Amino acid sequence: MKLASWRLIHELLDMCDVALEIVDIRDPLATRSRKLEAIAKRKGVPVIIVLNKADLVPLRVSEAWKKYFETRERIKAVYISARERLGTRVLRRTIKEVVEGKSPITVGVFGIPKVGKSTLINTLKGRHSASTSPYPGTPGYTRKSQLFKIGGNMYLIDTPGLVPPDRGDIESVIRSRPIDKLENPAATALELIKKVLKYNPYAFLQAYGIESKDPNEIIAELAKKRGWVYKKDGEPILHEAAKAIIRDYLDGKIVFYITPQRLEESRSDSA
Ligand SMILES: Nc1nc2c(ncn2[C@@H]2O[C@H](COP(=O)(O)OP(=O)(O)OP(=O)(O)O)[C@@H](O)[C@H]2O)c(=O)[nH]1
Ligand SMILES: [Mg+2]
Repeated sequence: MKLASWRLIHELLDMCDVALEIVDIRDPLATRSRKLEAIAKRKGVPVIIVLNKADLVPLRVSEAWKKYFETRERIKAVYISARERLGTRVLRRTIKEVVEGKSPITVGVFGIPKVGKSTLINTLKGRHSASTSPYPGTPGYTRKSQLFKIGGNMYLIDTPGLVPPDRGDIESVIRSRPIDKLENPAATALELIKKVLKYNPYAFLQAYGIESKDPNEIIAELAKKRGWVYKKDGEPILHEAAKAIIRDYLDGKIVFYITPQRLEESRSDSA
């Protein structure tokens, strides 16, 4: 399924008038796909950046990211919480603006794993979900796609475009495969903890009551707190704690977010 997914992305993009690129608002730049954006551009499909999980960050951070995309990158952006059903009216309005009067409008939903594509699709389908119609003549994978009317003259393709993450950031590592299939969960968690601490030094105190700021200690302490120790010698089972931390991070239980301001500061620090 993973292997064929760029093919599916192409097929889906060919069907839609506008592409919603769902990103995680806690770290939008690491959860976007520049490759998807480039393909959409080549095909002439406008992209709206949908900053999802806005319930996990302060409002000013949501506003700052919207502004960042719209002024720095000239891409339309909206922030929403698919889970809390917030911001969907603005999203609908923005879709209409972007397609400039075209009607009917077919909308595709794209994004890397775990950004909330399915949640958004369900939210948009919501009470309109009775009015479905099979998509005519679609090839391959998307044969079973359906179009859902989502208000106005807008139709949503219900197959999410699962985009492989761009390589580089730790986000691509933790989202590329199920947590239980990670090759080295402890090393991955170490890198993740460092990233989180850089932006929120109290994250693990808040999440677990662990005072330490040392990534190795944080993993070991969590293992002990949860009773994940080897019977033989009482040593902490590090990979269990590491996986729990990665899971809690993805679930939003660890308070973390990046702001555009902080990003620019850290860029100029390292320059
Ligand atoms: N806090 C918060 N969590 C959300 C929101 N939307 C989705 N989630 C959570 O994020 C996780 C992933 O959501 P999904 O909708 O399954 O994401 P997806 O992009 O379809 O994931 P894949 O199908 O694996 O690519 C789930 O635990 C959701 O409950 C949101 O607006 N706020
Ligand atoms: Mg999904």
